[in-house]
Amino acid sequence: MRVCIGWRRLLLLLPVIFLFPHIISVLQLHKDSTIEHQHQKLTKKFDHLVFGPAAGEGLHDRLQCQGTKALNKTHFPSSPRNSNYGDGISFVTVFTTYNSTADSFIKSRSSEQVSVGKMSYNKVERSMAVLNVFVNFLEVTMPRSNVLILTDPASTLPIQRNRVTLYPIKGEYSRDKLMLQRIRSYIVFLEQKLEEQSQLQGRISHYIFTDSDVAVVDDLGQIFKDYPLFDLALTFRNNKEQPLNSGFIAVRGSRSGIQRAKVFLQEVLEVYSSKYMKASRMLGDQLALAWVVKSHPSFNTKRFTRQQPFEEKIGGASVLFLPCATYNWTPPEGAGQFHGMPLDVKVVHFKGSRKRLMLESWNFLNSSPSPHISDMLCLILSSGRTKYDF
Ligand SMILES: *[C@@H]1O[C@H](CO)[C@@H](O)[C@H](O)[C@H]1NC(C)=O
Ligand SMILES: CC(=O)N[C@H]1CO[C@H](CO)[C@@H](O)[C@@H]1O
Repeated sequence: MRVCIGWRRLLLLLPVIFLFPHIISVLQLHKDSTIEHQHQKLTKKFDHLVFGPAAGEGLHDRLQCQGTKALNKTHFPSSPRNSNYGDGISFVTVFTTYNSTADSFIKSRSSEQVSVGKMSYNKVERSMAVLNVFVNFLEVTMPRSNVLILTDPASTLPIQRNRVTLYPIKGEYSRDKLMLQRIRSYIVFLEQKLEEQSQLQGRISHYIFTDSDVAVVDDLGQIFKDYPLFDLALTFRNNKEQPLNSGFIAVRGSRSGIQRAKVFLQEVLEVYSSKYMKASRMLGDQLALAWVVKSHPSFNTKRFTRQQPFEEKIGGASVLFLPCATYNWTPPEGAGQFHGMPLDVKVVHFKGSRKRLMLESWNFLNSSPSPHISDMLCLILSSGRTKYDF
């Protein structure tokens, strides 16, 4: 599906990084690589929701909408806030600040302000808002899950929320090295979890490593039950150069799951460091992931062309491959083919300037008298092609 194919090598050249002087998170680095066509830089960026037709009309396996009313109510009717969803699942995301002082969170330059609803944000505040909305969605769809924010010990993130824990990991979090550091932080994190496990005999927790510009719109705990054998799960799309997205990695919390995921990521890190350092700002991790998977002799890349989950042994690990269309769905920006939204979408990824839409979607859901995630998905589907000002 085209919407999942957002990576174009050309765009590595686009120097958009400097937009974020103080704070950067992985989601922003990915922003640069997801702009699909250079000419889109010239198109107007909107500071409010703009609706178009909801793609996929008439397709039986795609969400059908009338305005922002979903005709297929496949998702939660309203907040299942007292459900068990998310029990035993921790979301892990890397997020850090630069030159962090309390000041940088208060100071705002008016030229950088954007408004969403009644709130106004400078660039730093926008990143924090995205992080907060990421947590908001989890509180609705997987209320028992925990969120762990892997961060530079030197940074002080102003986030205090239930079930959210800052998890400092030493490293080199400079902008140039952030994607590399992200994998390193994942590895250190998994090593620490292994150590803790050998000391305590507690209940296991599964881990889902994600970017923070995603909305989890359904229970993801199910994958650990539906596919009881995998050690780690990755999302794939039908894209020759970049078939794997690094924005979603699930790891089974068993001792062997953590151990094998760690070894797998160490291999990715090695390939990244030895082959893709030039791309280290953005795409190196995805290229390295793809390299590790494709270089495995028995791996058949044709499987990326079908939108079906599949499992494969890579090295010592059992890897589950999940389709982006369901587990990492991105609303398409601008031109390009687009076949709508699968009815079973579980994760919406607001890459690039779609982040305004992430906040607007949350506001829509949160202010509705009868909130329904399916209706919100219609809002995302019909406004996702607009280029926004985030
Ligand atoms: C989705 O809704 C449309 C319109 O009501 C209906 O025709 C279609 O059968 C529904 N799809 C599913 C899978 O229920
Ligand atoms: C005071 C301080 O930490 N300054 C640093 C801010 O960040 C830049 C690069 O991101 C460093 O070069 C400065 O030393």
